[in-house]
Amino acid sequence: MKKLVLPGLLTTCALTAAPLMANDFSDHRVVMTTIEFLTTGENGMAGGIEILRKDLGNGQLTQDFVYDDPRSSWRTGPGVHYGIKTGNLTDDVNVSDEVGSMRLAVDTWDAQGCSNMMLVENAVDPVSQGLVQKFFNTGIIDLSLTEADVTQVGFLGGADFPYFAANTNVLGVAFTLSWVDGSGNLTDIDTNGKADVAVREIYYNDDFEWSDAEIAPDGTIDFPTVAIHEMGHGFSMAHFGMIARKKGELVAHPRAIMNAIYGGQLREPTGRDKGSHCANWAQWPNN
Ligand SMILES: [Ca+2]
Ligand SMILES: [Ca+2]
Repeated sequence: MKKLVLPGLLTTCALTAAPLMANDFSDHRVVMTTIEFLTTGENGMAGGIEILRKDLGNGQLTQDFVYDDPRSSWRTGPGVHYGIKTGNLTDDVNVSDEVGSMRLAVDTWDAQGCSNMMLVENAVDPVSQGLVQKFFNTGIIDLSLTEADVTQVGFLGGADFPYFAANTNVLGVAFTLSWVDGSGNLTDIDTNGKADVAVREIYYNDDFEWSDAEIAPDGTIDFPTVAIHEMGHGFSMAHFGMIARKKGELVAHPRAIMNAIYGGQLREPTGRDKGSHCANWAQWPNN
């Protein structure tokens, strides 16, 4: 059988000296676009989202990773790559295995049967500065510090992480940095209507007293609960639920891991949490 040849295509390739313009991302860089933070709800302060760049395109505030993004040099394959820094630990006496809890947080979402995020764990420096940590200290976004799509940087107090010094009611926080083109516009190279996320980093506030015991002692915060919440943000989930004031305290309804305020131990995703996760990831890589 005669082989099909496409001389036109081959000629085009031979004459093309540089990659197609559409694939030239060399002037793309990243900017910080959102900060999603979780609070205790005490002192009347609810968690939320701070949107730093409102021009996310198509009127949407949603952002997501690009499958097999050619700009993400820290990837070794097409799926989502995560990292866990194992050196930024807490001295809190009721915490025995914070790295285990950070792994549990990844595994909890990975275990959802509706999705396959094609997760890959990257080996990361256990204690080096996070991208966002350096940004708050110097004002410079140094992309060369990036080691994974989503990194749990670990426990830091306000003394080491200026964001916590300025936001003392925040238990945990997830930062999203997104790709912009040479003109500073957010990109959507996979044309899915969502601005392209480059990097996420998660930090836990060591100025609180944490626990990973089965029952958290009074005055402590259950770390697995917060880690699962923050990894939810890491995997593009938004806050969920109404925040109301009840007898002077803030409460969230309905209860979900992705509530913006901490409401005590909750280590299993609720139906709402699963729905939110699946709505985003069931179609991956076509989401
Ligand atoms: Ca996109
Ligand atoms: Ca502490």
